[in-house]
Amino acid sequence: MHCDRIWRNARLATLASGAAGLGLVERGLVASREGLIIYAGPEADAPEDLAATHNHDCDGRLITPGLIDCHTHLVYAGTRSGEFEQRLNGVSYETIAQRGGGILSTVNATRMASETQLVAESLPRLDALLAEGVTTLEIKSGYGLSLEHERKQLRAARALGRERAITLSLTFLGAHAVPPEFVGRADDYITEVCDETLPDLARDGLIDAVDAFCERIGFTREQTQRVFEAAKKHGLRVKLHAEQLSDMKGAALAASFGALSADHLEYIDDAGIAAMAKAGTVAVLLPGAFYFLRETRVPPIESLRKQGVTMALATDCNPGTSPLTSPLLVMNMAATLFRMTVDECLIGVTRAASQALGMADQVGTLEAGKQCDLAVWNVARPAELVYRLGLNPLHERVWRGQ
Ligand code: DI6
Ligand code: FE
Repeated sequence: MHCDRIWRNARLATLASGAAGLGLVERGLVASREGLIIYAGPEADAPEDLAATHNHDCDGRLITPGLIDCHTHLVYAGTRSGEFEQRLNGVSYETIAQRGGGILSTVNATRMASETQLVAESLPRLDALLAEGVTTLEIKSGYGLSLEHERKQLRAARALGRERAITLSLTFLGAHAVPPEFVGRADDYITEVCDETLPDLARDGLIDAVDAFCERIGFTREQTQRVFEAAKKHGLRVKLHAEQLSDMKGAALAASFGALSADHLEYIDDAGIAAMAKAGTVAVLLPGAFYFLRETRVPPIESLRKQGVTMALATDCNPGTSPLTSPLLVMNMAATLFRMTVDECLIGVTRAASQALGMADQVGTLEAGKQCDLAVWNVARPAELVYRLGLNPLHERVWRGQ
């Protein structure tokens, strides 16, 4: 059987759905043809007549699926390092937001920037993710907050996908904050989001899913529900920023809409977890934001585990609460701060993250038929990827077989 590339003599963490733990294979082989995996498993069980144009000897290195960052706000302009300094002096994130800073300061900077500038400012962040083996990435809008500027932000995100070898999933987060022109009229803004912005962007094929910021400093459950109904009308899946700073019962609402994921969840209660388990909604945990805001309330990992909710991990890369572009550090934080296991961490940035994007049939595991997205690491044991801080052991990144 002829194929394009073969990686031999590797340790594999296949993450295959049926397999126990990480689906480890000691003497493994991966073969690709036309960008897809045609075999991943023990060398001994590979088809005998397997031959390739390009052969790689991995010298015992570990191969995982390419990493997936399933929650980011990667495209924006400017920096919030000034607000970081204010917070160091004791001003809270919520107080800064109430004073018109926070998300709105990034909205101002993003509205001023051209699409080209947004691409240029976002590329270094994207490159930092790629350098750690990310091959699939979600990017949210939400710093434009008008049709013109949300479209610009999403077009900049799509442009990043032409600049680099990456699979993108774009999410409309119009309900991120109330823009200056709607101050005191949040319901009117939600009407614009539902009746104008969302339908237009959906029609242009610019968005794959819809998100909202359901929070005291964001939007209410009722407003969130209106956004979800509009998404449903346009055939788009939903997800939600839920229970990060307070218990708004957002996760349960999201689950009732069959949401792909509910994200953050520090304040979720048992009923919320049960609703997520029943709906198959993935819990996307964001330890970078927890760390950066110096939160003390840890998401209820043990209850999520017990109820069988799938747990994914992501950077939440954004200028205000998680200026983070390292999935390796995310795994370390999840282990150290949330006490997640090595297996849970690696599943969180691969298979579980693919489920959170509704892309589990394309990416996230090393299985025949999936995209051949690989991260080849200069490590022998999976725990090495979770254990270190600040060392990047990536040897090779492969996207669609290249
Ligand atoms: N995601 C968000 O959208 C907000 N928090 C979070 O985790 C804040 C984004 C910002 O401050 O710019
Ligand atoms: Fe976020």
